[in-house]
Amino acid sequence: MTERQRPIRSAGGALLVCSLLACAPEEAPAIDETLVADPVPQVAVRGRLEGGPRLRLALDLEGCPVPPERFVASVDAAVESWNATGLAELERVTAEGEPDARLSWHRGKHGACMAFGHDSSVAHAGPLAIPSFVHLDAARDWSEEPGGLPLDQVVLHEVGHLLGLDHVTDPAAVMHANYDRRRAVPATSDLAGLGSLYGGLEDGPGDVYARLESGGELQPLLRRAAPVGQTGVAAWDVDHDGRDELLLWRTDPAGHGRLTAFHFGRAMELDRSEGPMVGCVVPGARVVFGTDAEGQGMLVSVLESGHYYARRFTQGALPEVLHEDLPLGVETEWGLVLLDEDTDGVLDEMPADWGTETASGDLDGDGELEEIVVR
Ligand SMILES: [Ca+2]
Ligand SMILES: [Ca+2]
Ligand SMILES: [Ca+2]
Ligand SMILES: [Zn+2]
Ligand SMILES: [Zn+2]
Repeated sequence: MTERQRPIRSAGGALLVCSLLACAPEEAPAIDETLVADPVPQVAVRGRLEGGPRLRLALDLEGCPVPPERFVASVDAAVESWNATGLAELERVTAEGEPDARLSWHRGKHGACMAFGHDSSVAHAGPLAIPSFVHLDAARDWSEEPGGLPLDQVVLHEVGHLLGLDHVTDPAAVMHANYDRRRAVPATSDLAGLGSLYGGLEDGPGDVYARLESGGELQPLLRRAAPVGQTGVAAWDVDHDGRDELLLWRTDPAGHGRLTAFHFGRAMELDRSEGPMVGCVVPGARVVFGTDAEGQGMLVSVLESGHYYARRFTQGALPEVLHEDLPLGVETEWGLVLLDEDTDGVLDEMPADWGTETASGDLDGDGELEEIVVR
C-alpha cells in the first residue's frame, strides 16, 4: 500500500447497531410526535439507474384490494411528488406500453420474492434495472379506516427505491423505513440522495467534492451529506477491490456515531452506499483507519485519554464487531502503529502527529489519488 489517505480529525456518538431493511409500517404511531428533519441530511442509496432517474410506471389492477381509482391516484401522486423535486422524470403509462416498472398486488409466497406475511414488510421494490417492479401485499388492510396502511406514502416510498434510494433514519424523509402519513413529500435527505446519484442540485453546504491531487476541477461526489462540524470524512478500501470508498460519519452526539460507506464507479459516479451503521465511532474521539496484524481493516476511535474502541471490517462489510482489547499493532495507512501491549484498553503511546482535516483516496481505482473536499 502506497501513500493513500491522510486521516482527519473527527468523532461521534455511541450505542446500538441497527439495520433497516423491510419496508414496514410504523409500529406504534406517535400521533403527537413531530417529524422534525434530521439537521444533517442523510444520503443512502442502493444503486443507480443506468439511464438516469427516468421511469415509466404502469400499474396492474389484478388483486387490487382498494378501488382502482384510489390505486391510480396514489401512483399519480407519487409521480407528481418526485417530479416536483426537479430531480426525477416519472410518468404513468398503460400496462401495454412497455413500462420500465410495474406496480402490482400479491399475497404470501409469490415468484422468487420474499414472501409477504412473514415479517412486517407490506411492500418491496425490485432491482435497479429495467424492467423493475413494486409489489404490494394485498392481504393487508389498505382501507382509509384508522389502522389502514397509507397507500400514498407506501407507493411514494417504493418509487423512491426504484429511483435508487435506500432507507434513512431522518424522521422527515420519505425514505424512512417506517411509513407515516405525514411523510407526504420528499424531504432534504431524499433530495440529497437523488442529487448525489444523478446530479441536478446546485452546489450547497455539506457537499463533498473530489479533485485530482495533481490539481483540476472539483467534481461533486455527494450533496448536502457532510455539514462541516458535524461530519468526519475519510477514504478507505472497505472491500479490497482497489477502489477506496468514501466514509462519512457523524461527529456530533446527536448523530450517534453513525457511519456510511459510499462506493463509486469508474467514472467516479456514486454507485451505492452501505449503512448508516449506528455507533461506529465514539463521541469526542479521533477516528483512524488501519490494518491489524492479520491484514484486516480496522476503525479505531481514540479518546484524548488514550482509551480506544476498535472495530474490524469483515469481508468488505462495515465493521460489525466492537473490539475493546485490540490495538496490538494496528498500522494506520500513514504509518503510525497503535499499540496496547498490556491490553488495558489504553494506548501505550499517543501518536504525536496524526492527521489533518483533509482526506484523499483513489475513489475510481485509476491509480491516481483524489483529494476529498468538504464544503
Ligand atoms: Ca473498494
Ligand atoms: Ca496500554
Ligand atoms: Ca483516482
Ligand atoms: Zn423501503
Ligand atoms: Zn414480490
